[in-house]
Amino acid sequence: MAHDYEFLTVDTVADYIRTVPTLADLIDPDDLVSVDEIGDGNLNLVFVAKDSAGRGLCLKQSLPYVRMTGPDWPMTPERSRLEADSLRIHAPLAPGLVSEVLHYNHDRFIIALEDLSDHTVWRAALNEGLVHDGAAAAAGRYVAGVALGTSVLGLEREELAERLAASVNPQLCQITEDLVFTEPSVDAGRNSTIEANAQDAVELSVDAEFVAAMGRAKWLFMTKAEALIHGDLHTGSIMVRSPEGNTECDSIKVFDSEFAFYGPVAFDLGALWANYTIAAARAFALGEDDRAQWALALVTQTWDAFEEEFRRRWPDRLDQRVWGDPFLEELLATWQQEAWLFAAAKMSRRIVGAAKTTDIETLPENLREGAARGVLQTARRAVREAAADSSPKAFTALASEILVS
Ligand code: SR1
Ligand code: MG
Repeated sequence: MAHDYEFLTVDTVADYIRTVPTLADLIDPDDLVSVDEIGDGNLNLVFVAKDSAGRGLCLKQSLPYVRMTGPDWPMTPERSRLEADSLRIHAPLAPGLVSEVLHYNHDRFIIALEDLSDHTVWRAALNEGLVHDGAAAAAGRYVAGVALGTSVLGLEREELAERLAASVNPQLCQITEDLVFTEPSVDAGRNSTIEANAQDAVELSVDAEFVAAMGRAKWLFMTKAEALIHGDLHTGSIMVRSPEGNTECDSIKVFDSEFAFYGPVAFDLGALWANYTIAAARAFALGEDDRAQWALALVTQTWDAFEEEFRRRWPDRLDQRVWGDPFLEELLATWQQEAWLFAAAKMSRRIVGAAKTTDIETLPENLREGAARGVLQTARRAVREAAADSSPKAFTALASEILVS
């Protein structure tokens, strides 16, 4: 499908704001002191504008292709609608934890978001060695609110069906199906590693147990329409803020939910676990063992907060006739096991696949080798050991044992 719409540039942001009265009330388009393109993701354009009164606004626009590669990889800009809708649906379910959508333009696929310049992308903060206590727990509460509020537990049948239909997201889901589940072990020509990790990638691809586990994970991802999940909940999809000189986080904002669709709840949890492990691998490689252990402890913090919040909201479920407390236990146990599988997929794709992470990529090459190998080993062992003890503590212990050595 051809898409013909005007792309925003630094020079046209003010004009755009002028055309939207609700935005021109929030920031003065005739008095902008800066407009910067700050997009560092793989897909979109992102601009932040500021006026002389210190007011800010973020404009995000989808391109009809993947920004990371260019027009050779077409990608529906409809993803902007999925993102705007899901952020708006998630916000009341996780109060204060979701970036606010101020406006959406479906003709040009532009979302206006609150300016979060006083926050930092969590991955960047982790890479700088910064600690934001409480962020992992808040992320867990967000996943719980979304799980209960967008699933059959929180929505009447007809509304659920409408939401399901409105959030079908095949192109973005296929990116995940290919890049996260298939390609780490079946290279489609997009994989790469540094030479020192080439053998690790080969060993991953011939690990039959791992490949079979990825098959199960892909099946779950494609069939288990439990809730309107974020779909790409890594540390680059969360902004964090702490008061000056304090490690306690006073705000987190989840954003970038263009991969949202009705999928498995544990996918978002596994994505977080994987990215904490990758952050820990970086810290261990740099010899920052205490901070690495802190990063691994985030796994349990997210799970515990998720579980606590889900249990707290459980009495709100709509139909209590057959979904009693034993089913609650069953759900939590299933999600815990599935989180291991999804975390393994996410860890492997970030090391050998097309879209890597700055945590590992910005390490000096001699440190990258061991960090990358440790993450891959954790992924391979995780799929083998999840069944014996699927607690988040066991996951952390496994990652710690591998990454320390
Ligand atoms: C082609 S998009 C590559 C990756 O970027 C996003 O953040 C998703 O994780 C996707 O898999
Ligand atoms: Mg993204």
